[in-house]
Amino acid sequence: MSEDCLFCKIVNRQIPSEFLYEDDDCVVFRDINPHAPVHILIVPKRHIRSINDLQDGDTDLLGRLFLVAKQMAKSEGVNESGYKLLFNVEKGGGQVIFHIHLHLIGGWEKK
Ligand code: DGP
Repeated sequence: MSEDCLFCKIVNRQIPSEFLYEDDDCVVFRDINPHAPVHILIVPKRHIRSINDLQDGDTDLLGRLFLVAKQMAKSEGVNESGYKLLFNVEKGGGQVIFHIHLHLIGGWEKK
């Protein structure tokens, strides 16, 4: 846990937030500023600043985040219509919360 990390506080329930999913490794909650009808964040419980800080030993954790994303896409009803998965990396990549999180974005109307 990092003392001044907002997502660590959410993970540790110091800031109340509704979790759509939780397991030993990660939690999932809705983005406060959604960019699409479905915009959720898959967040590891362990504090890792950004993709740049991943280690070889984090392979399983990263795989887990993607499998949870797949599961959430189904439960949010966007698995068949399609969706985006995105990591913003550091300031230049648009990251504003420096605790790794995978964005799942979708639910646009099909044309
Ligand atoms: P990024 O730019 O990749 O660091 O995305 C951070 C996202 O986190 C951004 O889309 C808004 C969201 N966010 C920021 N603060 C909160 C919060 O307190 N609660 C929730 N649910 N989402 C937050």
